[in-house]
Amino acid sequence: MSDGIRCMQMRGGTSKGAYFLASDLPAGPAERDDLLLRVMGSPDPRQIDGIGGAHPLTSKVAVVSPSATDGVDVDYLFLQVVVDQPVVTDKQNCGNILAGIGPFAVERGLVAAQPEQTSVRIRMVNTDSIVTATFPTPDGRPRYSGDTAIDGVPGTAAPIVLNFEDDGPGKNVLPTGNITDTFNGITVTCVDNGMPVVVVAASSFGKTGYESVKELEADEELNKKVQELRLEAGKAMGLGDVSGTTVPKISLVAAPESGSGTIATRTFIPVRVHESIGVLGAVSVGTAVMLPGAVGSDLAVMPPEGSHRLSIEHPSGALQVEVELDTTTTPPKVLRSGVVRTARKLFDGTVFPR
Ligand code: NQM
Repeated sequence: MSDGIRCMQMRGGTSKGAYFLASDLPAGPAERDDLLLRVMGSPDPRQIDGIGGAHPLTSKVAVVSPSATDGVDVDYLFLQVVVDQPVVTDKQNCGNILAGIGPFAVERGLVAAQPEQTSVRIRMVNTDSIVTATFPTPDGRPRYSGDTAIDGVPGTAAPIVLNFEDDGPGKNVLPTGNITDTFNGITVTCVDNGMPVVVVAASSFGKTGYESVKELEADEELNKKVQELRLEAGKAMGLGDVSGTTVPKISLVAAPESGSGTIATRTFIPVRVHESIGVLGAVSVGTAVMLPGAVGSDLAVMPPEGSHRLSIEHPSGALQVEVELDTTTTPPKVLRSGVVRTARKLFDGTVFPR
């Protein structure tokens, strides 16, 4: 296709992606995915012939459309474009790219801006869950500048408050039905509060949990064990053969490093190690360590009574999430989850696929 396609590139949280209106893309998933591979430059480790950034965190796509659901403004479908394989997957959600959806919906005229700040109710199509995004719109358009800092992004920007509704972004907090499972002799907690994650103590792999991304990615034996564990856990979580998919993630946890931290994490997403941690990944790990008996619950330092704010440490700082659970029910019920992010419009124009 030589014609260009309308596209906005945004930083959403600590990720970066191409945002499209669904009406600007082919309706059929096969044709759409083929186009997106050519837009991003996949498969190629450098994505040199496309706009992908040669890393899973910068090879992301949002497809946005008006919602047919009552009381919901827009539908957001997230697509992960695998860098070095011809794969586009809707099997995972993305809370970082989510941060840009409200502003994008206003930019494209799907939602009218309110006088000072605008709230957009978004259905996350991948997990069929609802989130409300609230962000400043002082002059009838999104304001991206502000004084909110998030670790992993230089400088500051306007806050985007994300509140997940109902049962939380995930449907079943304990996808195997167990608080812990043992695979290949390693005890884990499989959790899903928006992102399927296998939580494992870093010490189970002989690691401290404070290693750098580079150190972990260079450790071939560790990577082999992580992938073997992931295949077993994926089956038990009802995800089938996960060898070709991007979920579940594996999060190595350790006691927090800082006085204000809840838990330290190093997360395989699932092959590269995250430079920080995904939003829903952090919400899910936070959920796990709140459950009595779960892996990491003995390592975590919980906030004082009455506070639901967890500080999930990661390689470039910490991500604050709010999680409220009712642990008296089986399985535990998510009462509320929320997070503050930032996003920024980087360019708006026409992309020319390979
Ligand atoms: O967990 C990366 C990211 C993500 C996902 C990944 C995310 C989330 O940081 O909600 O944001 O885990 O693949 O963009």
